[in-house]
Amino acid sequence: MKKIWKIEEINKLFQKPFLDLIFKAQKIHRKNFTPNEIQISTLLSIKTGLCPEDCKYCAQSSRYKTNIKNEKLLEISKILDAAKQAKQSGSNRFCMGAAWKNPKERDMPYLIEIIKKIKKMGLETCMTLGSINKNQAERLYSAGLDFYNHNLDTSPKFYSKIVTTRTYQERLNTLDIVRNSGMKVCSGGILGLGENTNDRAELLLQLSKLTKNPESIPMNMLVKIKGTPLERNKNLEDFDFIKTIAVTRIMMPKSYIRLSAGRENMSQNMQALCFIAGANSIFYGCKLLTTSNPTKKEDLKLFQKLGLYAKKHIIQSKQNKIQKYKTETQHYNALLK
Ligand code: SAM
Ligand code: DTB
Ligand code: SF4
Repeated sequence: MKKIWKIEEINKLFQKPFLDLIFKAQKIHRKNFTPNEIQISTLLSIKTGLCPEDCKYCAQSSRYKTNIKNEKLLEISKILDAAKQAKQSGSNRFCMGAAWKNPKERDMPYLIEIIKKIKKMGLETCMTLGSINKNQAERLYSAGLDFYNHNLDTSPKFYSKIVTTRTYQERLNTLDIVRNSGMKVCSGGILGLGENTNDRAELLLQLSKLTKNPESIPMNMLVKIKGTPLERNKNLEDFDFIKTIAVTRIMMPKSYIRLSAGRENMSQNMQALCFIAGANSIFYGCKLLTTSNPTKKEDLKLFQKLGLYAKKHIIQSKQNKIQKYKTETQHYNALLK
């Protein structure tokens, strides 16, 4: 049975001495996951910029003058090439993002074709397309979409300071639709928006209150984008980010926690502390959607230094069974040469 958390309990976790908190999180992590194993996903923006939403952190909102190159929906062949590369470099999930408020009916056949083709390559699939309705969720699931990413990002109270073109309730509705369709849920947050510890606790409370804990929880550190209203935000203390990861691990013991945007500005020591606190997933590849990520070489070196290795899935399309196996550290050593 899933524990029902109270906000006071979550705030208490945040107040624990740092070492006690991290130790508790790591113990829980080891009970639920294979230590040293990291799930790796690769991200691709399939439609970039000119988004009608006004998320104050985002390079892709049409409201702000940022330095990105707007791009229409990518050709299928380009997406498949990127997926092939992702697979070759050891990723087991291919995540695609489109800067939409929601997908239109005319986009559906295209999305379905992409999902089917990428699944055939033996990769897990994830998309983030904005709000979706029941019919769209069911069709994406039938095509083979494994995960849908839709973040709650911050607390319900702070949300309206960051986004005004949609409500928190609309986010929750889409998450319900995704869950009921059969797809796995990927939902998390961004830290560094100007929120306080209570907002972080409220975000985690909301995530933990979903019918089932999200299978995947991305935690993003704000990447300050020139031209957006948050470009001059104060830096978040590393320890506040690490503590949030630890509390997430304690509250949602079986969810994968992804150290998502912002890794490029994190030292390797900081990333190692995030892994100790319970993070066990990353985006791998030198680009996120519009911003950069550590290079593959840097990440392979980090994996080698810390003795981490990638979790792999082989999807047997016939029986639709998922067989797990581990790639050994040697595989990474070979790639590094
Ligand atoms: N348009 C879709 C949506 O908003 O649901 C998906 C794409 S959006 C880029 C996915 C997530 O990326 C956001 O919810 C936010 O958590 C994260 N994100 C976007 N811009 C970011 C930034 N500048 N720094 C850190 N995280 C960011
Ligand atoms: C998530 O939580 N983070 C990813 C993914 N889901 C789609 C996106 C990060 C975007 C970072 C900013 C950019 O590259 O534009
Ligand atoms: Fe659009 Fe998503 Fe960026 Fe918001 S976060 S502006 S919805 S692409």
